[in-house]
Amino acid sequence: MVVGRRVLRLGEVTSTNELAKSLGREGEEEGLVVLAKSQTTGKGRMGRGWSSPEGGLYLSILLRPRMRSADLLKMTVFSCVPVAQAIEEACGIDVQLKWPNDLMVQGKKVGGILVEGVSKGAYLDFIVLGIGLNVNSMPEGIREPEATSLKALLGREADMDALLESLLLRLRSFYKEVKEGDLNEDEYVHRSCTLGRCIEARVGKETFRGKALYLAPDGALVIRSDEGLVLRLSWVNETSIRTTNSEELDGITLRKD
Ligand code: BT5
Repeated sequence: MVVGRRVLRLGEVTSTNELAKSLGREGEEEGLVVLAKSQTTGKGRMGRGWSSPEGGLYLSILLRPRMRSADLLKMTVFSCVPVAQAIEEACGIDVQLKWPNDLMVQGKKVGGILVEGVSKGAYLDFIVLGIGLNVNSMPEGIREPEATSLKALLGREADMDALLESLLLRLRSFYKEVKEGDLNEDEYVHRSCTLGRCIEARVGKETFRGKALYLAPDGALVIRSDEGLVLRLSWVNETSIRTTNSEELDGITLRKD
């Protein structure tokens, strides 16, 4: 079981990730799910916000895998897969993944993932896997061409309970695969809308332009810059990318090096 061992269903909160972290610090067992109807200060990466009006799905899962901080990238990138699968299963909508943490439909963002870790010595004490989905709500203050919701895509309300059930089932097997070192990485590659594309990557204050070549097993995105340099993007919390054209490259692979 683990994921969903205990589900805390709340109304309006500040941020489900923050609540899950404070429960983690108090020694809560892994598998706890914090679910909220809305968030007043939902969080994205790099100090950004996550618009969280009622009608969306906002949840955080507390997990205690034996991991180091460097593994947070892998968790972020690959946890997009079970979320995409759950949306497909519950709503019949095909979801693409934009590296490192975006869930996209028809080029618009429908959800995002924020994985945070709290360390204890060399290893992490726990991680919090936060998922935000625009289900029957549209984000506030986000320009329409950039975001969408499952409701807008379906033309009717999506079934929130069915979605939550699929999500928990998928995340349960995902976590089992993580612990057994048995992740199906090809499923990520198959859904990626980043690999093979020309991209612009912003890493801190620097900007790189190039082509996304492949995904390394640790979740890093390897690109070839326009200057011919091969770069590994792995600073999940300091990197954002955008696609600059839709050119496909041959040989999109997952490198096993
Ligand atoms: C993310 O960050 O996409 C991670 C979002 C994770 C949210 C969940 S909700 C449950 C849990 N508790 C939390 O407090 N957080 C997690 P990032 O890649 O940095 O994207 C943030 C950017 O997406 C913002 O700067 C906006 O441009 C845009 N954005 C904000 N709200 C949005 C929304 N609801 N839908 C689509 N785009 C949004």
